[in-house]
Amino acid sequence: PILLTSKMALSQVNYDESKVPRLHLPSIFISEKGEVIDSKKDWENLRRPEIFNLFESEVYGQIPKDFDKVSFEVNERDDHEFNSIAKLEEVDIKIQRGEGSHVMRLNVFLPKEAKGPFPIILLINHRPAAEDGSLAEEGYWPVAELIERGFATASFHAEVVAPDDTTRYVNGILNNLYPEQMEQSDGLKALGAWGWGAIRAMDYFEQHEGINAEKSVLVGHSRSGKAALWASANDPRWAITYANESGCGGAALSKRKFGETVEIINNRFTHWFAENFRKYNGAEESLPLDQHMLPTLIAPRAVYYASAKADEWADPKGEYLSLQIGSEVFSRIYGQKSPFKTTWEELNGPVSSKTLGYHIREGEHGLTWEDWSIFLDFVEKGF
Ligand code: GTR
Repeated sequence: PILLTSKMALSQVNYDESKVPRLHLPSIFISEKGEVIDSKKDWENLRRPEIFNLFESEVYGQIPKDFDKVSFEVNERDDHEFNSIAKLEEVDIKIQRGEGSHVMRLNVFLPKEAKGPFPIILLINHRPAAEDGSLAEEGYWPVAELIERGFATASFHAEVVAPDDTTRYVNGILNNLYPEQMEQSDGLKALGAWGWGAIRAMDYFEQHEGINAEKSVLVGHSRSGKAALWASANDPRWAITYANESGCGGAALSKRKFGETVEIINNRFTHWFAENFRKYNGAEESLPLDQHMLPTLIAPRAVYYASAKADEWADPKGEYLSLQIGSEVFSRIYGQKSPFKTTWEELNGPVSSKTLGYHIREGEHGLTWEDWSIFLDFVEKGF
């Protein structure tokens, strides 16, 4: 895939820590008018909305909130590979807006043995499935383990809301529900559309007797991790948000320009971010925000990040730093303890509190069983 990137941008990919520019990160606690923000009231009424608006207009684009009707058609199936331990609900979520309508498929597994309501873990999936419909990669969505640990778990494919393709991405909710968004420089794009899909899945969970939507976990790996973070910034119903190796435009600080950069990502994936984000191609210094502000939009709800050592493209250190700095809203505004006492270089093993956590594991880019198992300990501690 790297071949698709412009030669110029690629020759500039930096993996050398000594060449990372000195960081001048915009302050989380100083408002646009220069006021110092130190109370929950000023945070929630003034500074948080400012930061939200910046991400919406400059990075991800809008996630439209309006539609006329949502309905669910549920098909219970018993011809699936987890039938001995789980019930499968195939749900068609139908959304109508004016003359337009759209249907997205959501798959939900619920434990068969125990009595609910169960906490729910939703995975946004952008990975190709194997021919038999099962997920190609081991550990990416470990349904049996999740069920055995007492969770309900659900997933939808990115394709059912916005295909992950530079031209076909409009063949989903953009064409069917929100065509006017395509005209706007801060309009909905694919990452926002996937986030919108997660929000509609939550609509289903909330009215489901067998699901405890208050104990809800949103999980995304890589590009879906970026989408999960933006979804959770838009929708306060998620109790825990987990972005695995979400990298540039997700967890990682853009101004570090380490690994994938704003220019590279915008040129390769023209359908992911708002048009406005292109203004910062090769000009990260002029970004009026950075990704350390993204978890602050989710506070005081729990945020968890993970990295992999060989995944330098995603800038593991930039992923940790952004959460470490962003955690100041959790501590200063909400009185929670930040677990991020050490520098990234000194980390040894996972670090977490009830609402914040991070781990870095050996190996390459991927959502693996190891990631899940460390993360699930965090979830169980929080619930
Ligand atoms: C890469 C992309 C990353 C990340 C990754 C993935 O090609 O450059 O930003 O999203 O794909 O989704 O696995």
